[in-house]
Amino acid sequence: MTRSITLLGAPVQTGAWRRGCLMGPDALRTAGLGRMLRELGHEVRDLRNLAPEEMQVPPAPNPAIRDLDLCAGWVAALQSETVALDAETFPIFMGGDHLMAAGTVPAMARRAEAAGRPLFVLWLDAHSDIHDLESTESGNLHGTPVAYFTGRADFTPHFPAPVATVDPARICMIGLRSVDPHEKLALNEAGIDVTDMRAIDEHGIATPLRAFLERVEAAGGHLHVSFDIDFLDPGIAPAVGTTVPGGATFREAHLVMEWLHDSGLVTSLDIAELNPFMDERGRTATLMVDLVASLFGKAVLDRPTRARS
Ligand SMILES: [Mn+2]
Repeated sequence: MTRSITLLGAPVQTGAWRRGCLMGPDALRTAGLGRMLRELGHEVRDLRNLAPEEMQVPPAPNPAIRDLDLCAGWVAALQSETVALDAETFPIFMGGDHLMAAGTVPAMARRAEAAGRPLFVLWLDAHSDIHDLESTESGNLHGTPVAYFTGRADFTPHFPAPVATVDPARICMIGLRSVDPHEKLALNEAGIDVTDMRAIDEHGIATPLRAFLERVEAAGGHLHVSFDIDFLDPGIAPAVGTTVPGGATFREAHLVMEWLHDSGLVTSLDIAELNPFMDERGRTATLMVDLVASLFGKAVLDRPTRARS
């Protein structure tokens, strides 16, 4: 099936310790993301890189937080640019650190709402990113998008209010392995479906994914996938600022993408936290292009379509 795909660069880089994320979109282009998608028969448009809106917002009471104007500017720009996209196109947001999801997810939730459908989110990440402006000790705002787009915490007047929010019961997180006590409590309270690495070791990655996809399908939902590079094991994907050992393997990651393709449910994708400055000869960017190829139908062998009820 030919799809209309829109590539958008979101070179969000908030904080000096992640210097390099702003090169993420160009590394994905260099690794051939657009070319690969065209070779698979899709129509691809690259809108190049977005820029943050110029904003001046009140400082946050939490002194650990820096660059708040810039972060708010990115959240505003990503929401308005995404809402303005043609409703039929499949956007691939090329990050940029994971704060990008505070822009992309509310906008995709708004698109789903306009289509009369619920938005589900598959969060592939070592971290749960559910801190709020008070709870973050590091001040790293890439750790906050889930609290923002679920409406769990009020980020106004620092961030613009989200154009739409996501019901936490419609979020599935897979790959978690670095979650602090505040986040554990928040995940629990919010009722987010969580599969950590231990559960993957015990039951495999397909079981929780299948259960989630069945829920999305039963609800007639749209599905946004937010893929943080650190979902992958740093042994195969070294290009991240925050490496956490014990991530998803090459086969697990491809299996997830192949399942997502077969489901036909995915409507948008974030690629977050790629830091080409930390990469080894482009291998992480190249691996991501291969994984996206699996999401868009590249298979080693043709198989009969999996029977779905
Ligand atoms: Mn993340």
